[in-house]
Amino acid sequence: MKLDSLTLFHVSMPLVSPFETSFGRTTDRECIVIAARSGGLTGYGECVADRDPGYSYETSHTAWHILKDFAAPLLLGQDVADAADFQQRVASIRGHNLAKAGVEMALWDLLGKRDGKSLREMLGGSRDRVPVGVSVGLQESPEALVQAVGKYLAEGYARIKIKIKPGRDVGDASAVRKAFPKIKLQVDANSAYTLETAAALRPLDDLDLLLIEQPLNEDDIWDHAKLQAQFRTPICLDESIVSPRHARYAIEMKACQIINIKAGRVGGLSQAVAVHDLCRASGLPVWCGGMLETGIGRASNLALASLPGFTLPGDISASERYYARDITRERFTLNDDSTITVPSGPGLGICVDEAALKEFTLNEMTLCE
Ligand code: OSB
Ligand code: MG
Repeated sequence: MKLDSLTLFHVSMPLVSPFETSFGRTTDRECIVIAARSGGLTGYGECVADRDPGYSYETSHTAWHILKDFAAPLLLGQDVADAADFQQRVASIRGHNLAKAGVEMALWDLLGKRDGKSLREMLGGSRDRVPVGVSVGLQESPEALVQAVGKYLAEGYARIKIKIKPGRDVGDASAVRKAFPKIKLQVDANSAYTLETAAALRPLDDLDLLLIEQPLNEDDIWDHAKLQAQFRTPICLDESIVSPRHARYAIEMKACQIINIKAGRVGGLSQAVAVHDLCRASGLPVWCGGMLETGIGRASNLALASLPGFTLPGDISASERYYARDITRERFTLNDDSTITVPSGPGLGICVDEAALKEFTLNEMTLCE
């Protein structure tokens, strides 16, 4: 499809409640919304880089820079056939996966709208609703955490993930396990430990957790292999898996037993599907991670999570868990069986609420050939 223009929207949206992880606290979540135009069609994408370089080295400002100064000149006026063609065109940009993935998402939306096909159909999704859970941030105290978890369980979420950090790990997880002995429970450290300090996590091995997510550094697949050998509980990698190659390294090194797939982190939906395919061939379960997406990215995550290898519940919660007002007209809701329905309309299957987008936009720029 010939790309006529790209509009970038630097967006900041208030979360319904602050989200705290080992790397920081977010009250207003930033992202870059990308509108790609071709002929009379507009495709939307969401670049999930946030304000601070806490989860990834990328930020909303580095993504803006990469998109405007490097990606757009490679793409504008060009006939981009599909996601593989897109990846080749941006291959000269080293790293900056979150930025690339935002544009790839907009391209998929365009292709789907052109062909009258949903993203789920185009990616090869096999389900029309996907199992989901909720990711609960660090709270004031273990008591407050138990209360927050109880609220989400009452809303119908059948899988809970809690964030941990040094000093707030075994105590928090034990409190939740004691209060709710039977629930599906997992923890996420967001790289807060080293092989040495992770020794403190040993008691987690007796809490019947589904998995321990990303205990060590992003660039530390090797030490994760050493740590996995010491734990019965599966280690799941998030930050470490930035490409299909990294997924292969982790599998070959036995650094994890499960992988969290985020299209942003691996540089696009096409790369996410490649990680999925590799894991499936190797017998590793995967699940879809989340980045507090708006309705745009949430629609994309739901389509991705409909692929057959996504056998564990994803971090894809209902819209109301994140935003009182979203930038899509659709609001995603939780079904009775702790699933969310995958959009079935062309492309992402969502309609952007332009007034809401405008309200949350800090800065906007249109790039043409
Ligand atoms: O590590 O999974 C993570 C949010 C922002 C950055 C990193 C992570 C998260 C979450 C939230 O855990 C998942 C969601 O979108 O609900
Ligand atoms: Mg994570």
